Amino acid sequence: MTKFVTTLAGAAFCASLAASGALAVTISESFEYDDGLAIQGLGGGTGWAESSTWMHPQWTFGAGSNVVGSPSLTYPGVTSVGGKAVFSLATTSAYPMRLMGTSFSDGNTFYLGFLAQKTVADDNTRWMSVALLENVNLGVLDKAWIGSGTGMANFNAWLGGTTFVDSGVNTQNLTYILAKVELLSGTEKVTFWTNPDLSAGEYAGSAVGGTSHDTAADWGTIGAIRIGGSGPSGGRAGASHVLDELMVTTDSPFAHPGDANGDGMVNLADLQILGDNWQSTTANWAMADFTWDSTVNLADLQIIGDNWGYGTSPDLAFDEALSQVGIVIPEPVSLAMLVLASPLVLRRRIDR
Ligand SMILES: [Ca+2]
Ligand SMILES: [Ca+2]
Ligand SMILES: [Ca+2]
Repeated sequence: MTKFVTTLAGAAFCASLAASGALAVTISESFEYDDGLAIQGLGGGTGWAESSTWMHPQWTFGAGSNVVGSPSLTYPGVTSVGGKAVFSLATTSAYPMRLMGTSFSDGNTFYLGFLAQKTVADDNTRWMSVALLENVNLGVLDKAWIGSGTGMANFNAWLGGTTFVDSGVNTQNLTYILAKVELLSGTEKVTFWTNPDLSAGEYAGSAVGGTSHDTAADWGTIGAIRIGGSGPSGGRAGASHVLDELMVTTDSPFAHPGDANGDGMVNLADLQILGDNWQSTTANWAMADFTWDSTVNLADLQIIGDNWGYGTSPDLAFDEALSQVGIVIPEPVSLAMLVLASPLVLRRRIDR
């Protein structure tokens, strides 16, 4: 059993047991409908405004242009149910929109995620996107979109103004797109991932995670979503594509801080993983490196302590759990003190 001890002495060890009181909102559409139904007019999923269906205030899209098809698209860490949206845009456009049950404005942060893949073997197509709108009224303008603009081969995000972000991933590859939108007073901030590892924690460093962008635009209120794309025009092909597992949520879809094994809880199992990898310098998230510095040390232990009991009712108080996995911290040491002092006060002992 791996043990590590400190040489500090004094009063009882304590950990802060942070409780999250943030409002949780999830709006989702998994296309859990019968095959062959036109998407325009459907009103399932969760979190949408009451009586709101996929619609366009002016256009009825051509039969067959936007239908439900099976099977669902899948991605690790994403719950896939029902079918998917199939946009067949070889001859016509289809871009229904829908009012969310919650609108977002300054001070709100939300994540937008979806799976998409262009199904036309041509990079020179018209646009396809998931767009953020204020409402579903006629003449409503995009605040921002993620997808591909006309003539773009890769997934891109347009974040308002002249800000485009190129993901480098071709739209003909099935891709999980995730954006974190921080609506600030003034212009907005967006972090953008393609195919993120959702079993690990959120990290915006370019080497591991998404890229972060300050937009040049103030979007105001976001209250609606538009999906779909354009049919052929101007010598370009229509942007036929599939789309699925669309969600807007205020809960990070990444693993919670301290959740090494990605089971949605921060408990003894995670602490055991930390103990087993104590002082590793080649660690990853699954080995309890929660700070992305490849090292398992007191900073990571602090994160488990701060999030102890997340997603569960822990059987053990944190200090009891520490001793159960062989972590012995004589008093009077607060975890914050340990973090400050860690290089000097910790040593590792292996007992077998
Ligand atoms: Ca689905
Ligand atoms: Ca866990
Ligand atoms: Ca670390």
